[in-house]
Amino acid sequence: MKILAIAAALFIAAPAVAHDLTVGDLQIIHPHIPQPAPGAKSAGGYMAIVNNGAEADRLVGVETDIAGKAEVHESKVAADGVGTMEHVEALEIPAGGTVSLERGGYHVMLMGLTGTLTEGEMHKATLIFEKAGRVEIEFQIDPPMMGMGQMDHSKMDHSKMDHSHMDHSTMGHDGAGD
Ligand SMILES: [Cu+2]
Repeated sequence: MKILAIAAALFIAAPAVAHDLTVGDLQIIHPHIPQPAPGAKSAGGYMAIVNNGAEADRLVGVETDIAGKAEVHESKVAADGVGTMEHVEALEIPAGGTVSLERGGYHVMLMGLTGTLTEGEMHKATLIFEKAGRVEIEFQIDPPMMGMGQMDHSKMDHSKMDHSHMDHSTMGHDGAGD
């Protein structure tokens, strides 16, 4: 019986296939990065963040070795159809609420990729919350995004932009920076 119990404990301790994690009141569901195009200098990271607590928390930073810089952005489409992005300094996760980081909305902008990201890989990152503090996650590299008509981060070269004075209105779809 004892050996079986240990075996069961070890099995439970193995990496979860479901790929989500709970830290305190926060649940981070499937943090992932669609595999960027070869040679891409930036990528978008996505997940859902659930706050099961009684108080709001705020995502105030992201750290990872896979990019020179990581920050939370919000994609918007202007009236003229041109996509823009804004740096979100603090993303509020309301008490009892869920915030989805997904294509066309909030995302973790990974700028200045330090290597290739290949489907199936897991890459460590740290989410920094105002109250919950540092939460270690792993981004799963998912299949490349398909479909047109939305912002394709793999074609956007953020590395050539001065983020401290970013004029989002100049960011279009053509990725002419390459
Ligand atoms: Cu972005």
